Amino acid sequence: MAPSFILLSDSTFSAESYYATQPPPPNLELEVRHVREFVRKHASAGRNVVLVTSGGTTVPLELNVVRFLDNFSAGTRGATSAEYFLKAGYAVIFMHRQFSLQPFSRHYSHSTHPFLDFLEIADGARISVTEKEHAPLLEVLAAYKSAHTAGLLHTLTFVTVNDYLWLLRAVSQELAVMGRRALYYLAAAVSDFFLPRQKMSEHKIQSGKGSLHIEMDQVPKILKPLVSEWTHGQAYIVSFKLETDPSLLIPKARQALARYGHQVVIGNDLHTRKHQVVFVSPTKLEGEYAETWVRIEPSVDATKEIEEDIVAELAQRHQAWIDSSLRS
Ligand code: 9Z3
Repeated sequence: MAPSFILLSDSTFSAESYYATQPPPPNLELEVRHVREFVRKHASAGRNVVLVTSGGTTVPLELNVVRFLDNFSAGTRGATSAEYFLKAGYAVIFMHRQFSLQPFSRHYSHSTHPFLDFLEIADGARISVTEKEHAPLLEVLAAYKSAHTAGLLHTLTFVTVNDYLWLLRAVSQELAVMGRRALYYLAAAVSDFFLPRQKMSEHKIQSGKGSLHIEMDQVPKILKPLVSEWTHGQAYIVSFKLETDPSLLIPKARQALARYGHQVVIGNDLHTRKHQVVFVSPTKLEGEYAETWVRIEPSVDATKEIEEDIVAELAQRHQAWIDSSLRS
């Protein structure tokens, strides 16, 4: 059957023309001010700051949006990693898709582990936690309270790919003061295509006229200006590459590094992403890349999360990146 929905990428926006023609989200200035305060506080405390992006971006089809395209991501990678970055001593800016998983509360997702199921009512009035859930909840709650009391976690939300692009640029411009002490962990699943505002229907697209053909523009490749302009080549930048054909992971990761000049691409296959990923990074030899696989064995330890090892490896590489500038 012929597709009734066609994605085309006929025109390409440069990052510059994108920001010149697509409107910023309404609350951007206020969000940026909060990020500035957060970054200043941690810069003067000598703490490293990581920006974690997480969850999928939407592409609305109408201005009064009824329908949208979405990218696959529950936000597990980002939310889990944010917890391990906090444990590793980072201050964390967690930029996530509204309603996707968040650090700490992810343990009690309403679909997989609803908290009402492990609360009990005693004497018709007091609420307590079941014996089995007590110890794990105490651990999560203690880490949550301590991150919040110390002001180590700052949360920002996006819904559309446009929100995401505007926020990413604004946050990176604030993080520039951190120099090499900023780490970017770009785990959000970002749409490659979008509908420019100027081409969107104002009202709900009406049915009844046969199939729907939509022509979408390509989202600008913002990793390039992120690396060279917004962060002045100083920050340690890690992007993720998601593929469903595992043979594409390494070539696509290398291609991204050659194009954008950043430090690491973490390749993950949709079906195996929870127990194996590959770190691809440039070597000292021009055009050559190193690959490091990170794997966990769920049959040996079902509670182990791969993000623990991903974050440990990155924290080490980031420190080496910081130290290398002190030596030169
Ligand atoms: C990822 O590859 C993430 O690891 C996942 C995490 C989205 C697979 P979950 O949230 O899944 O744990 O359910 N993120 C990046 C995906 C992406 O859009 N990458 C772009 C690409 O592959 C480049 S930045 O082209």
